[in-house]
Amino acid sequence: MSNAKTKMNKVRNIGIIAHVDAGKTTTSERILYYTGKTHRIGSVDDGTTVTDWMDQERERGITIVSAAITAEWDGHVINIIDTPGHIDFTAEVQRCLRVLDGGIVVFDAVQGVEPQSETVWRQSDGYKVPRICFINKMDRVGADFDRAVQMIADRLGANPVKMQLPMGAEDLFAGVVDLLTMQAITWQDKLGAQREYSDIPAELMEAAQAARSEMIEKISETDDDLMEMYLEGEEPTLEQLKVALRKACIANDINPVFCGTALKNKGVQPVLDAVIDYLPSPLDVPAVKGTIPRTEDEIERKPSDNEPLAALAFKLVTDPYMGKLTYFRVYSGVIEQGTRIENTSKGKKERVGRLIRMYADRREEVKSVGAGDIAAVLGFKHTFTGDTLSDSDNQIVLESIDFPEPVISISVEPKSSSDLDKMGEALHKLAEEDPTFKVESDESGQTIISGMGELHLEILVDRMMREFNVQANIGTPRVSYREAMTKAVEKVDLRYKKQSGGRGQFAHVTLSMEPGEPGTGITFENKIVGGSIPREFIPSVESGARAAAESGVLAGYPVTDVAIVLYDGSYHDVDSSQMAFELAGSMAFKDGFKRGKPVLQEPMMKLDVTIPEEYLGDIMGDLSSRRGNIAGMTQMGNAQVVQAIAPLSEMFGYSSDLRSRTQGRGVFTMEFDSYGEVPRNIADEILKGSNS
Ligand SMILES: Nc1nc2c(ncn2[C@@H]2O[C@H](COP(=O)(O)OP(=O)(O)OP(=O)(O)O)[C@@H](O)[C@H]2O)c(=O)[nH]1
Ligand SMILES: [Mg+2]
Repeated sequence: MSNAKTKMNKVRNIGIIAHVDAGKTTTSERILYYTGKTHRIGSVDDGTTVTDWMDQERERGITIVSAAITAEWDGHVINIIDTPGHIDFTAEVQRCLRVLDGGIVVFDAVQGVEPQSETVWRQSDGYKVPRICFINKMDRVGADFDRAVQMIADRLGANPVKMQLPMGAEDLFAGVVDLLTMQAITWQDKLGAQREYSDIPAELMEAAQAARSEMIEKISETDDDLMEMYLEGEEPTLEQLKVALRKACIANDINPVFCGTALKNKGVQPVLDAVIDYLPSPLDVPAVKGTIPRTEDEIERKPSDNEPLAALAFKLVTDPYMGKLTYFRVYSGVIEQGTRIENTSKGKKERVGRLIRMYADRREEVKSVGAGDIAAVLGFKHTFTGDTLSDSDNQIVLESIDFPEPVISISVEPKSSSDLDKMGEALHKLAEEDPTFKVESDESGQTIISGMGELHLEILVDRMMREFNVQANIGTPRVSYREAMTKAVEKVDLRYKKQSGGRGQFAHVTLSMEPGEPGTGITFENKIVGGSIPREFIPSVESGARAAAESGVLAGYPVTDVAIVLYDGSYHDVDSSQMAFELAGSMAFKDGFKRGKPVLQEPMMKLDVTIPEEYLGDIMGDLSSRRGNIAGMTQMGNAQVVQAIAPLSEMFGYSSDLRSRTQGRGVFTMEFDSYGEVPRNIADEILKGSNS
């Protein structure tokens, strides 16, 4: 058991993020090899990597769940999280960005900025995560470093600064020119473990000097002292440049860019150096903010072991050997093995069991985990993703993690009665790990599971069958519809009255309802003055309305984005009760909703379809027959990229259809865009189906 604690300025918590297949896992694997914790390099293509450890990941060569691994480099501890690129697993990126301090964004040197890199870039903007860029796959035919960097500036609106120039490209890619030290770095050994430094080849000298001037200019633009020197024609020292660059990168003003090929083992160590040099330590990020439970007062916790504990659980994993692991990030204070701490989100105490740090080749038990660190704990009972852990005497609740709502669902039916129980337990466990996976039963008692896309559900069903040994029949996917109102209703006046023998029931509410901003859900505001409805009944009105929204009014799909204002009503001294007001709230909601020109909405997806020119006409025709709207087109080399918005319900099975239409040459990505109104004739069909 280790006890040594790394100084906080020597810790880096970083994520590797990018579009599908950019080479995140391959890069992570090299990092683990060079930092000396694995004895051989694992391969995505052979299914032998450390971070892609699940069967489904290894068989398919894709990352599905994020994995957090600790590595050591140059006297620093780096906690690295390798994230999935596929949009169905976007929640994995979301939760990681929430607890990370910095990111390595990997780009394919041929493709440059792909749609999903754009998505994760914007997500990182949201969390203000400083990033360095790695242009990977410089060995591929068509690799173009300058074009990729230009795309980072144009498409992402970023400020990329080239820190290197590639030496050659494709087959001839040999290494990089380091523009800070003006030397060439090559990798001659097969595994790329040794960097060899030499003079810059004569034919690259001019380009290197020009790129260096540009780099100095861009760094100087972020720093007054350097700007002054620059204007006076003075050359800053290496140290001055690095200090200014670190500051600018942490402030998100600059994204330093590096290049190489992870697969061919070239270019990874300079990226590791850059993680240390330019990405923030936990001390460089602002103090974490939270609220005191009950009073809701805002407080801050500084990154220090001496502050009271504030930590965030961001991931649950059922480890085949150890059981349920809860990953957490400590913002302040210390978590110690054997102590009791408070889950302030749930209001429950947890006992801290074994504390585990994951390395590529081993798991290490530690006695305590301090501020700024990431680790996992065994034995938690009540803690889920997004929960805050804190000191019982000094409680704080941190902001939880937002996850997108599922857009697609399928029915699962156990094959035998013994499968029935197992299935319930399996789905429950899988849903605990994955906040974007939901399990429900519909009116007929059938189990419905929902998730982010076809691949997401396919993987979960596969895990259910293999890990939990459940046999089940799977229905065809259908989209998650929603109900929404489109017109405001100023006055809903509902009087609920029942007289049946003894004590009667009475509740009277007056409220207004209007369509809320997209994404606001159901909001409820109480504007009652003068006690026309007594205080203790108001929460009942709200919960009645919310329950009605959840179970749907038109066809049983959840109602979303409605702003309710309760402004009047009346009560009866004897006959009014919480139950009566709850019923009145529910009935008023249904009544108001029906009068607010309700519509059915469906998930609309943003598509990027990349195809050889000759298929353009056919593909566009097909997209419009799927109710797709073409939003734009761009030429990429000799391919066309078509951007479109189309309803998810029309896109099932698109990947195989596209493949057969283009003889396997077309590829596409699809992600959730927004909810859109279902056209009248189609809505009628759906409503008919659901009411029959
Ligand atoms: N030519 C070439 N291929 C590479 C390079 N790096 C990775 N690849 C290949 O690209 C494919 C995808 O690599 P991964 O490392 O799994 O990519 P990823 O970004 O982790 O993918 P997801 O986790 O599924 O999003 C694999 O077949 C790799 O062998 C590289 O530098 N050059
Ligand atoms: Mg991967």
